[in-house]
This record gives sequence, structure tokens and C-alpha cells, in this order.
Amino acid sequence: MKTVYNHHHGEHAATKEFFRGRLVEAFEVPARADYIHAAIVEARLGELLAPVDHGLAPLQRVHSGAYLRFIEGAHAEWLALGGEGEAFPAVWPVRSLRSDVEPQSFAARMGLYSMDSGTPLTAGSWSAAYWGAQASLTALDLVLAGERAAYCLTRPPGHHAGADFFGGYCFINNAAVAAQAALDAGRERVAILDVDYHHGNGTQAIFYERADVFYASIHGDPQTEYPFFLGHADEHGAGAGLGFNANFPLPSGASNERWFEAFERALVQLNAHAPELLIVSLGVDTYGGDPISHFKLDEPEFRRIGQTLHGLQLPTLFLQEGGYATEAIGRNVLAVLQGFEELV
Ligand code: OKS
Ligand code: ZN
Repeated sequence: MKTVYNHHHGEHAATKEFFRGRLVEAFEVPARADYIHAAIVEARLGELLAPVDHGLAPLQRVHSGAYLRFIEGAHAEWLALGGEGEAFPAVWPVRSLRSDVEPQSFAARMGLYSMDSGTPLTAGSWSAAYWGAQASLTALDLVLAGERAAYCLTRPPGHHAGADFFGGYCFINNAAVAAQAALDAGRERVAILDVDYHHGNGTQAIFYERADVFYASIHGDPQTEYPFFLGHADEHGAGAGLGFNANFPLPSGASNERWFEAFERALVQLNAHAPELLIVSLGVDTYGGDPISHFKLDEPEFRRIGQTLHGLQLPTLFLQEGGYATEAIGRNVLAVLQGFEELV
């Protein structure tokens, strides 16, 4: 399998983040992608390619122009106001406050265009996120041209980012950008399967009222797990999209047996939609040793995920999302990809 590697990922390098209200060392660090890169090279998984620049247009198909402009210039604004290091939002337009007027204040716009204080915005965030989206589009091109599968190795991740907000370490929703680009290239039915520990609220929201993208996610129950405010089992889609969204929340600490039960149920629904393309939001924070998550998957289970996905017989695009046990992330990702290729 070929890998498209976002060689700009290291430009997004934060030192600190707010985690449930406390300022801590950042979890979403460049070493994550470096470890995966090393594992792929060492295992000779396949050729590594650089992203081809597809421009802003495919990002604008999913994100609002105002949001993209804000993110591109936000860190420079922060510095111009005397800010240092990474910038965090601190105020949000919650219920009864207006979000239809863009305020002048930088602090206010940080809140308008975000969902949490856990996502540091750094000098290189835009470049890393922009090239991540380009990497996902380049990997999609490989699959549209006939490759059975491709892997997009990128960070920051994407599945929490909505049409006009960042959060959960995500700025550009790479899975949504790729799904929309596949539709724009003539595919009619795309499925996104999100196996990250966290519900992909951004991806769900972007396609919630649409029948051309089916979204399914297996994740920690939002009653106790981030992103808390979306990802419940009763969210089935709305309007034309009713029946095109499927959530499988599991309690924190759920057994591997329960995880695979939910996975199989998600695949039954996915197959019923007869997608022409599968996009996998591949987070490996479901690993038992992950520092911020509470499932128990390990190498054999990651290999089984890959093998099972191979059995769907669909053109498949793997996009990197979460996974914070840095020293184990390479072998966990590799287990999925090698399981898919049945190299093991
Ligand atoms: C900060 C939020 C911490 C959890 C972010 C989860 C990121 C992730 N208060 N998403 O898949 O891995
Ligand atoms: Zn995650």
C-alpha cells in the first residue's frame, strides 16, 4: 500500500494544551507521525509519496470561506496583538448568544470558530492542516485511479473539525474533504467508517442531512468521553440524510468483544448502503495503552480490523486520526494496514 506523507505536519508543534480545564503537556505531538513514518519505512509497507497541491477549492467544498480565512491568518493576528506561543480560545457563543455576527475582537472570533480550549493554534497549524488535506486528496487520487487502498499519514487529525469550527486537535476535516472530492469526481455513494476512540462530530455534522455520504462511528460514549455533545446512538441523520448516520457508543473500558460486536453491526449497515468508496478515519487511540482513552485493543485486534476491512472488497482510503501512545502508534497503525494487505 502506498502512503502519502504530510511532510509539513511538524510545523504544527504545540507544547501545551488545556485538557478538561487543566494546562498540560500537549498529547498531539509531531513524534506521533514520526513514529508511524519510521514503522512504515522499516516494514517496507510501500512507496511514500508527497502531497500534490490541489489548492483551496476542495477545502472550501466542506468548510466556510470565512472559517478558512480566519484559521489561515489567526496566529499572525495573535502575534500582532502581543500574544506568544500557542493561542487558545476562551469564550464561546453558547445558547442565547449570537453566532451569526462575526465580532471584530480576535478573542471573540477564536471562540466563534472553535469548540474547545484543548486545541492549540500555533504558527504552523495552518500549513500543517492545509498540507494534511492535500495529502488526503492525493491519497484519494490513488484510490480513484484504481489502487485498492492508500494511507494518508498526517497530523493534526481532522474528524472533530466542522464546517466552521476547529477543536479536538482538528482544523481541517480531511475525511470530509476527501469524501466530497470523491463525489465531485463522480462517485455517488461514499462511506466513512470512524474507528477512532472519539466520535467524529465534525464529520457527522457535515454530512448529517445528506444521503450521499454514510457515516458510522464506534467510540467512547459521549456521556463520559470527548466530544461529549454529539455521538449518541439515537443520531440517525436528518432530512434526506435520515438513515445515513450510525453511532455505536460504548462505555469507557469496554471489552474487545463488545468493540468487535459494534464494529460488525456498523459494517452490516455500511454494506447495506453499497458504497463505491470506503474512507476509514483511522484513530488508534482505541489501544489499551492510550493515555487519554479507555478501550483495550492491541496489535492482534488492529490486525483483525485491517483484515475485516479488506474483506469488504471496497477501494479504501485510510486517514490518520488519533492515537497518543506515541511509542506504540507505529506498530498499531502498521497492524491495521498490514492486516488489510494480508501480509501477516
Ligand atoms: C481537550 C479534549 C481532549 C480530547 C481530544 C480528543 C482528540 C482525539 N479538552 N480525537 O479523535 O483523539
Ligand atoms: Zn481520538
